Amino acid sequence: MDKPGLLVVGVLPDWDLEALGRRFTLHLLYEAPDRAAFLAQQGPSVRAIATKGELGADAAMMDACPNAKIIACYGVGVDAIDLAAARARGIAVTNTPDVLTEEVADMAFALLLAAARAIPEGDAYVRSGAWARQGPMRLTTRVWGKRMGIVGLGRIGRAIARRAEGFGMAIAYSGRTRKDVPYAFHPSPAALAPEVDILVVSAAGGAATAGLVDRAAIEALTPGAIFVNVSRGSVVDEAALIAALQSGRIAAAGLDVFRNEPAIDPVFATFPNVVLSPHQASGTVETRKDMGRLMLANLEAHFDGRPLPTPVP
Ligand code: 8YV
Repeated sequence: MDKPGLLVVGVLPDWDLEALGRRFTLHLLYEAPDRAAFLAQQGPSVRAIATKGELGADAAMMDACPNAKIIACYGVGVDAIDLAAARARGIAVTNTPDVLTEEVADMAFALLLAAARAIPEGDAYVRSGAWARQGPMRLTTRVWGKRMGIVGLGRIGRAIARRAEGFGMAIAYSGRTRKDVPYAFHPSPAALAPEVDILVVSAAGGAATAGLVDRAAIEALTPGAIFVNVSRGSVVDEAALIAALQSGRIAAAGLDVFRNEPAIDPVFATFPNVVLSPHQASGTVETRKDMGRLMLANLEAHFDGRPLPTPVP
């Protein structure tokens, strides 16, 4: 029997392509020199779409694949998938929650520590011989015991908060609703910002959170604050963030996500006190294997007529 066609939107590790290829005929969109021509040709044989958090799927892609009845996202964030278009066409959407939660929280702390303690700068200081030539490096900024504010206390935000507890931090958060947690609640990032020394953004992306960390929030940050974003660039007013880095109001920042990835605003690369990461928060072999397995499990469940393990409501 012919294997169903699977449109693979973005590059996936070989182990996933092998596993997917056993069950599906793969149509690798990312290898196509002409996307539109490829979709016009292969679209009708596509019965499922495998995409990634940052790539998503728009209505035009769905229209080009009229026989696709599931979009499986390799990632938890489905903000780049047109969910209304999928719903209107009766297309199920799945994602990969939970399996990446702890990894992303680790990255938030890695970026926080790297930025505050100037780890990349220290590394360069040693490698370049500056340590031997010039003596001790400049002093950096403490992390433990500070006040951390978390924008978006979902699964990932809570995992960040658990780590912050281990660092002896006072924890506060903002979000749509107050949660049953022993942390201080503030109704908006602008209300949270002046109460904390470290602001970590972990809210889901999408229209509902676009520009949530707005200019008012950034300008309300405690002078010398440390800023970390592991959610989506869209959640933050990037122009305001850049202005706060230029003025020195934000002492250090650790950023895994940006607007216009991967062609990010080049000004970020000019800040010595900003640690940049190429949207890698879930990017360990272990977690990516778990994400691939969960994506495949959703696709298999769909074609076997079983309940989807992790549907997006
Ligand atoms: C990406 C992510 O999906 O889970 C998300 O929402 O942004 C990431 O895990 C990952 O980079 C795979 O492309």
